Amino acid sequence: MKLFSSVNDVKDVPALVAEALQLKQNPYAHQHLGKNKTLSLVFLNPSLRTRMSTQKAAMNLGMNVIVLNIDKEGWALELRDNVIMNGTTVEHIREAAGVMGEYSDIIGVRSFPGLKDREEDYSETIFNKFVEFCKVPVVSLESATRHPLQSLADLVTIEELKTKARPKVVLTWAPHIKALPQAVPNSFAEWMCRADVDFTITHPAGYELCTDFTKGAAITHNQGEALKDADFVYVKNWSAYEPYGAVTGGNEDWMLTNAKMDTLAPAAKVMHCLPVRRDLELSSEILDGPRSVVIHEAGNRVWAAQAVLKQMLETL
Ligand code: SN0
Repeated sequence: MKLFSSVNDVKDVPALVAEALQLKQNPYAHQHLGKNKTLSLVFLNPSLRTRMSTQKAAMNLGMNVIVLNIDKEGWALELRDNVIMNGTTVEHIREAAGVMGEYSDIIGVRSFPGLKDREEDYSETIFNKFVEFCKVPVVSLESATRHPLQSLADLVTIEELKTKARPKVVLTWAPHIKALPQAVPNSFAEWMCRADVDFTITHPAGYELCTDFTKGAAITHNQGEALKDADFVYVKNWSAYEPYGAVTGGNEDWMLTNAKMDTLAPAAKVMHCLPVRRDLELSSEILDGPRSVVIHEAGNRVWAAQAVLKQMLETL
């Protein structure tokens, strides 16, 4: 694998999930693969799980890791072409990514969307420039429109915890106070549409996701109907795709509570990619109770990242 930016970069999704679960059983079996190989993790935005789990995954494979929080510690990056750099930006992405490629065998990049210009975000201009100029294999650590390492860990978690062959999985929108990216729900939808699950998306009117990611999913504005008999409920806020980045208030009753779950899906496991704002996006009674698998799910980020890095190291 030379690029991991979406599910479309994966030849065999069930095999990648199986590989992640094998690595979980035997984390240190492939230390020779990463010997004298360097992974650089470049962050243009904050991170906790992605940074730590990907570093841990690389260490399990015997790799050396460099982390650069370029938004805080690097030179101010110019991302646009054809501009005279007489303002606040100091270094162009062309040189910055090119140089990072000299120091790295694999690069991971996190580049959130601006949520202002939909065309620019959805063409993945920043991520694609890194790929173009660094000239080494690149792993997405969440780009403007996708978070594939998260979705792989989510699928691994569902595979591990499911109690029937084809579980019902529901992605539900949740309230928030800020405009958040569509990357996590886009990616989750895209992966679930490729997996052997019965998949439903529910959100208030106005929060329709880009249909490129949701082909094959059932979509409803009725949260109660969607939750009925779910095996997994995936909670996430996102801002509107149209008008792009918009947030409309007044959907506070979309937050999951034990009362809702008891009535509609008593046996369901509740997932969230984290970070989660307690009692705004998701009730603390759920997070602190037996339905929540959010910590287990975050733990699986290591095995997802390790499976992807292993497949990349094998093709270096
Ligand atoms: C990011 C998102 O894409 O929704 C990262 C998720 C892995 N989340 C946030 O930016 C949360 C910010 C907040 O203020 O709650």
